[in-house]
Amino acid sequence: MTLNRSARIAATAISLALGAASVAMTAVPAAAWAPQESKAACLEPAGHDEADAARGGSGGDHRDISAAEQKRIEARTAAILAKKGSSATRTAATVPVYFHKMLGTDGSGDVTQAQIDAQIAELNQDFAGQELPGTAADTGFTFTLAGVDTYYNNQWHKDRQSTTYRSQTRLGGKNALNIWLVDFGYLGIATFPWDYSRNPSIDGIRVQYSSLPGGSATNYDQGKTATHEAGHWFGLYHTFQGGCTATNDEVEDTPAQASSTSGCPAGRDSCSLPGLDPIHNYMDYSYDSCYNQFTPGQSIRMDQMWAAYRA
Ligand SMILES: [Ca+2]
Ligand SMILES: [Ca+2]
Ligand SMILES: [Zn+2]
Repeated sequence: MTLNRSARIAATAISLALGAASVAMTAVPAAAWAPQESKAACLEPAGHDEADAARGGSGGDHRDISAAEQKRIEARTAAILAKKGSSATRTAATVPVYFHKMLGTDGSGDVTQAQIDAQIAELNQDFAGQELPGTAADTGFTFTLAGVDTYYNNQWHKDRQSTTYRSQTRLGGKNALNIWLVDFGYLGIATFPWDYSRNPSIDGIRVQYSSLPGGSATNYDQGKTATHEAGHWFGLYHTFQGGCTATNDEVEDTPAQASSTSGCPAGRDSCSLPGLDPIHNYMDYSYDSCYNQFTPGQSIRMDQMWAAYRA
């Protein structure tokens, strides 16, 4: 099924207006638009029960984190790093990953162990820069499978009562990446590292189960949704955060773009500032097949965020 842009925008409007994936899903057949729609709101959506958690990422209409809030986050991070006496030191952390399979009572939403192993391999490949050696950053972060658990609950499966289910199932410390596999109206939702101290029990990423490698999410079935959401979890913004501005995503080597990308439009240049849009960057909204890199600047930002909030 091919969606045109107007259909996608309409779906986005419904989702954002209601602020709840579950409601949007009853209005539109999920299979028709969910994967396209999902990345249009992949951070903690406004209006959820944990309004203080990471928010933002409203797709083409960027900036749910206001410029003022973004500035405060940068200042707070710099102050923490100064106090810790750590500058942008090279990080080489191994991140324990806990998968939580949130299945329906009929077993729907399941993934195989091979898919989970492939997802871990995908994270390791992407964060090591192996999709474009020599250009993509080797971030120094590696991932190891720490555990897989399974829950059967029709509400949790649909990402309802998410504060409750995350609090009851989250494992590990601030350095542990928890991935809840659900079936909802997004591809993924992430929390940011600077929100961990306020909301440690919900820290992690929620990922559409069908986006794992070999899944059924058309154009989003290579496991790169988890890579993208993990990028937020490490403290990266979308490459279109802030739009066509010099500050944009607080990363120097990602050219500013005016809006999110869909598909893989070679040569796209939505912003008159230098550089083509970074459509191959994991933090844009392109198809999985289009992604191939984090930049060295993003790698440095992840090091800084790790030192400030997760080390
Ligand atoms: Ca940038
Ligand atoms: Ca440009
Ligand atoms: Zn995102």
